[in-house]
Amino acid sequence: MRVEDTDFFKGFVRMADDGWNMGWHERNGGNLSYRIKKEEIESVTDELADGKLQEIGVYVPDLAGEYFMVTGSGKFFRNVRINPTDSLCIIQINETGDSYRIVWGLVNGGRPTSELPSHLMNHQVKKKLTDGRYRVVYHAHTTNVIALTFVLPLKDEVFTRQLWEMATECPVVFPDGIGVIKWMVPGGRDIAIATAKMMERYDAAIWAHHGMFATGEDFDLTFGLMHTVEKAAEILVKTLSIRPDKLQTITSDDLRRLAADFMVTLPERFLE
Ligand code: 2HA
Ligand code: ZN
Repeated sequence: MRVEDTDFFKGFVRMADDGWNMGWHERNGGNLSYRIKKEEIESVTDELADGKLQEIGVYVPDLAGEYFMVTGSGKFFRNVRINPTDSLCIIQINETGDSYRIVWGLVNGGRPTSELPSHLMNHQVKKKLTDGRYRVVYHAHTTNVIALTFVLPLKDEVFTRQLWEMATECPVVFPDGIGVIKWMVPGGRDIAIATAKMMERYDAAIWAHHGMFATGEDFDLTFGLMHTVEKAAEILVKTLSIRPDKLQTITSDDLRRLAADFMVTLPERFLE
């Protein structure tokens, strides 16, 4: 089977294209990765080559041997749909978990995303905590979330509570809340470690003045999470633009009643 005929490839490309259409991927902004299932990679082994081993920059021993489809460094989401073999690659992590090799794609050369350390460290955390269910890590430059990082305190409690109040479904979609990381230099080990620590608690993390990371089981749920958070942020930006205070909102008791009916647990520290 060709990689381009697989469902995971089609799902990956559709998600990248959807992200482009949302306006979250100016130029080469954002990146996407998917941890490929055993049966999926086995169906395309004829197409895989053996690239040279290159260092990741972080250590991900729990991902040894795993294959990932990832966007390429410097590649534009805008081009993924029309030229996927130039924009994307499949990598395999080596047995020690400190290096990878490109086994498919990037036909005109290049490297996996500059945020590979963050992607892989997030995958490692989520693989462990969800017994392997979570397979997608997504980074996008979500306009309204970024705007809020200039005017709200950079605290998990503030962002979680404010975003929950902006749309009734938010506490059901991200009941664990959302993490916020102060501005850091992107593309390296430090921001990867800080983000992976957030992913021990949350499915989404905000990078102040930069964007967001979302994780999930599949393309639909991960894209849906990014979309839900960004839409709540858009409503908050609009609300704050009309007037600085709210005349009414969803209260702590309302959130408790919602949690009971929808059978989710909302941490008390977000309900004060
Ligand atoms: O250019 O989004 O964070 C890709 C990025 C870096
Ligand atoms: Zn970015």
